[in-house]
Amino acid sequence: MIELFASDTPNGKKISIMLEEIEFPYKVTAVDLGKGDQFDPKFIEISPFSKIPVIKDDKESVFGSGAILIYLAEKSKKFYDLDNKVKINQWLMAQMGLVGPMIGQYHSFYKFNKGKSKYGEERYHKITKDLYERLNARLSKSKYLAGEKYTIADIATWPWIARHEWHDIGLGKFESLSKWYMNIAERDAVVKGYNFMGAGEIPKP
Ligand SMILES: N[C@@H](CCC(=O)N[C@@H](CS)C(=O)NCC(=O)O)C(=O)O
Repeated sequence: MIELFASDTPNGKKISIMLEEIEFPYKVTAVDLGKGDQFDPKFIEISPFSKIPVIKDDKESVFGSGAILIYLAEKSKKFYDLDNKVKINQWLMAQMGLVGPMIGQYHSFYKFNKGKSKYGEERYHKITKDLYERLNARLSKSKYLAGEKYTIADIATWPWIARHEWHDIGLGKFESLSKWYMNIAERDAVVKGYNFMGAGEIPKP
């Protein structure tokens, strides 16, 4: 059985949602980032940068949400259509290098350290709003990020937009992004994966 080492964050939820989608049995080992579990030398053996998520599958372990999503997609042959691999990779890598890191900084300045840096709050607010606009523009042209099919690029990006209540940007103002968001929010596997650590109901726009 797959063991998922995670916390209740967007990066953790990507993998619980994927595991629910592909219906692979898994167990969750909670990594308490507040307590510093990620710095335990035993954890660093499977996660060299001290980050969640990580999975252990038989004797193999995989770190990094992008690598894990590709690993699980290849293993299950789901949500990673080889004919559309180039498009899926582009949107997946955009999430890894841009959507996650930038919105992550926004959370750090705006949600968790409000008032400490006006520059940081403004910078990441602007970048996050721009990401909403770019994603909205893309989704006004295609149902999902990489085309007409739901893929690991959507699974990677969706949990970041699921934090929209922290962003004060107004997801509802972005018609195509909201529609995509709600469409995915209604999937049973997403509801289950979102709640893998008791987060409760998915916030509506
Ligand atoms: N690029 C990594 C980023 C993972 C990441 O930043 N994880 C955060 C939680 S969402 C973490 O483990 N932070 C712990 C720390 O920085 O000490 C991925 O996509 O898996």
